[in-house]
Amino acid sequence: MIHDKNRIRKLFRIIIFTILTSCLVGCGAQKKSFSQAEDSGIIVGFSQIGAESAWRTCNTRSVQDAAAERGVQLVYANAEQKQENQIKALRSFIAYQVDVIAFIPIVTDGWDNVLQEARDAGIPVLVTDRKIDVADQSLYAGFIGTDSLKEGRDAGLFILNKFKDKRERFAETNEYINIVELFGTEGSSVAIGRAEGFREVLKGHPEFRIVYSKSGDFLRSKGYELAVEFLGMYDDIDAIFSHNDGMSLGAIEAIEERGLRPGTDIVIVTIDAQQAAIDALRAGKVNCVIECNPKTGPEIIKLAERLAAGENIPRLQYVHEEVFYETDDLSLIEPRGY
Ligand code: GZL
Ligand code: ZN
Repeated sequence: MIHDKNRIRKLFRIIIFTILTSCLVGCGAQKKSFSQAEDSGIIVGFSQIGAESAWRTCNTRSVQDAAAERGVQLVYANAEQKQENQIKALRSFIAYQVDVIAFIPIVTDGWDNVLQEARDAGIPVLVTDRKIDVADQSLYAGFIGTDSLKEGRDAGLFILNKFKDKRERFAETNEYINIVELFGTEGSSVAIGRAEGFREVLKGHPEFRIVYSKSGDFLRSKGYELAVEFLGMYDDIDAIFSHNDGMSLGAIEAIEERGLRPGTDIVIVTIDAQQAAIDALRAGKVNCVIECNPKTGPEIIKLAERLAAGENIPRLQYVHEEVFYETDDLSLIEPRGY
């Protein structure tokens, strides 16, 4: 009897799989052959935000490689930066009756209904990389990702230290330290956390002013555009706090076009630690790089396997992250791989 039930379930999956991969192909899903669907281990629906940065594409590769390694069938959907595509993908994972859903919520809000549907379907949900705000915390099994509040604090502490002399002279010079913030995706937990952590550290230091803060959506092209704008508005910017390397690299281009020296005329602290940012640190164009670790694939797949086996997982798990300073021995930094 049970045997028949599983056979029907598998057959049902193959049929839905056809429909799913044909409709998800549109948003960048990887088409998998039936044979893989039949002889793989558990099936995980993985809804990824998009490919907005080197960090993101590395994160996708990390999950795909880890799934392949463990013989886990991954149904991958690329939402191309749109929450509605993510919700569509989650609904198709539910229809396909995946064993586990793992997703990266592009923004914190708007997930309650679809997660309720996943729960009604008996499918456990792992939230990764970015956090969600839901009324009922039991709608997802747990979170693994980055501690963006700490990343913001680390950036603030670097700035506090970097401008020690100017701060100490503030009383007599009354010269402010003017900061620009390149904000990540509006409404994303990582941008909110980074901004909050940064401000927490600078609070009580009136010598600092954030004179400009706009979202560059984690995109290099927008980082460039924003830098062209604020350089046209201010000629006394002391530092840039950028929520990711992609936007910093765009800003560096604009700064150099204006004949200014990034890392010297304008201090830059940036988050992710992709290779290009470490290269900029070595070239003195950036002063501090805060690592945000994209290689969470192995952990994500292990947690998904535990959920598929009916186990509980930790509610909150942060990945290990370093900070790279201009004063470090930069020759010791391993190739970043993204
Ligand atoms: C951080 C991640 C952010 C990266 C950006 O955990 O969500 O999104 O910092 C990426 O590079 O686009
Ligand atoms: Zn102070």
